[in-house]
Amino acid sequence: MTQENQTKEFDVLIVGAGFAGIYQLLKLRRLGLSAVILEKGDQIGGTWHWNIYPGARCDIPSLEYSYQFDEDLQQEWNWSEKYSGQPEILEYINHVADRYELRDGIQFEEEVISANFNESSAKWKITSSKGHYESRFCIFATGCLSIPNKPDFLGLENFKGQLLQTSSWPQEEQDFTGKRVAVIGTGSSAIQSIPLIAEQAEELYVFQRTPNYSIPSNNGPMDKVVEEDIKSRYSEFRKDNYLNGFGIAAISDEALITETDLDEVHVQLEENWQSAGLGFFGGYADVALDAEANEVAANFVRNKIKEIVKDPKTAQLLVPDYHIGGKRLCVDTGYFETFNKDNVFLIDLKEHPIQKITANTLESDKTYEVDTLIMATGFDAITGALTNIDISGRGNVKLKDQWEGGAKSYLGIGITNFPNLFTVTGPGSPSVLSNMMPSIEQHVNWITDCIEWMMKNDKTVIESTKTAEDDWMVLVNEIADMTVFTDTKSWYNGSNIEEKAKSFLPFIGVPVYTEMLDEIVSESYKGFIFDKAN
Ligand code: NA7
Repeated sequence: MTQENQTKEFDVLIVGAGFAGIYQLLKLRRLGLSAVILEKGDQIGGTWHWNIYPGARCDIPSLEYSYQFDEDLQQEWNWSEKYSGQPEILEYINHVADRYELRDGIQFEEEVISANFNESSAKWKITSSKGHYESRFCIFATGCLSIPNKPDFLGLENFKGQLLQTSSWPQEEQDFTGKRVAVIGTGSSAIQSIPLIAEQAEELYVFQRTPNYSIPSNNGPMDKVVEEDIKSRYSEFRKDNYLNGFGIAAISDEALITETDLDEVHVQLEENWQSAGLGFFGGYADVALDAEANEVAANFVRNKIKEIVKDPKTAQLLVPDYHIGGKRLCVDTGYFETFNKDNVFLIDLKEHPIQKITANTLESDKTYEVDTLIMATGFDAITGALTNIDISGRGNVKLKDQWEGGAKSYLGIGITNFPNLFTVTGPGSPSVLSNMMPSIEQHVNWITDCIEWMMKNDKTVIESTKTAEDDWMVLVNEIADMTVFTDTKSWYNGSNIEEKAKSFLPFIGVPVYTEMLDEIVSESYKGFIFDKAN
């Protein structure tokens, strides 16, 4: 038997070396378990390794988008900007890997192909691009935005120019000077990169299917007074953020737009526009719940767009007509201003879809000759990284088949028929509708505590029940249905991928979710069964 064919055994196998995977490795090591991470990329970072397009930046302030598990770590690390850019975030995660000596637990350039639960041994058998593994537990720390959406435009394969995808950007710096560049998509990745590409490109054509709401980041160097203040009460600050609906440090007042004087509302929204970023709704509880209140906030942003963009026709095209928040809010640096440049052109794909791509052109309302085509077309979000792997559980049930009618999970952590498999920030958890970092830590802590509890209580196999899972997804949808967000086409509900089942996947409301996680533990993991007879 060659070295490659030998099955390597671990207590736990973790898929993915992003923020979730490396913290999970640390926690399991501290529990005394053997664990390995298999990582497709050639370095750690996950999202922050792959999405290195110009302008890639976190849109949650870095003082919040960082680990909180070690007071020394959070005190010693200094962010240079309010919203740190991708290189600094990557530097941070590398610092963490070194500080806690985690690198030797990561296998790079090793993609997981399949994971099968063996019912007789109650172990997972994992096949990667390089070998075979067996483990008691399998933890998918594969991220919510990992599998690029690559629309099949007619003739794309004939394109002979430079073809780039924001979510798998080359490591080498790209120079667009003197080039005619096309960007397809106007989500967050496009909104962050377009202003910088426009500074270089000879001509930039932005192909937009749906406009997005975006709030100015007002990014800048880290305000040392703010940093000092937060660091002086960091754990309290973090705890308070779990009490905010989205897990961020935004104002959580229960005021209602519909019951407040409109002039007063506008003063508050102006203040939020100037400084709050994703916390733009901050202060008003009804933006998410009441169409009338939502319209006030939406109109405020629509008017801002019309004020910023000089050409009325372009401005009108950039104005979204759906509920603000229905698609993930974006945070930008000079996005709308970019459309005032002479070298930037907006094309409306709703009116003129892409008919064909040739060796050097895109055909829409007319034929555009381009040197570079950038796909900023998003992801098979939340479930893509899981259904992309051949995962089979009890009775050889395939996860992909089980989720054909829509993904179901208990807490976004466990899946019926898939024993001892955990997902970090899986479907049915706040995940993308929260600050991912505290949500990741919350799940990793919960999963590790659960494994420790199992060890102490002589349990070998954990599995969520079908009833618990069904009830959980009913709750996820009941909460979503209370909002005005469900009628918007978005990647929250699978609408960006044609063949995907349409169901709303994130749990809205970090505080309620946090309470429920605790409650389930206090009731001896209610909704899970242990050591079910095969
Ligand atoms: P997003 O937000 O999913 O944006 C993808 C964009 O690509 C969006 O404007 C889509 O338009 C557009 N798109 C997707 N498929 C097509 C086709 N077939 N034709 C034309 N346009 C298309 O992904 P991002 O990478 O920008 O951002 C993801 C998240 O990363 C972001 O929200 C932050 O959390 C960080 P559509 O709206 O579907 O009409």
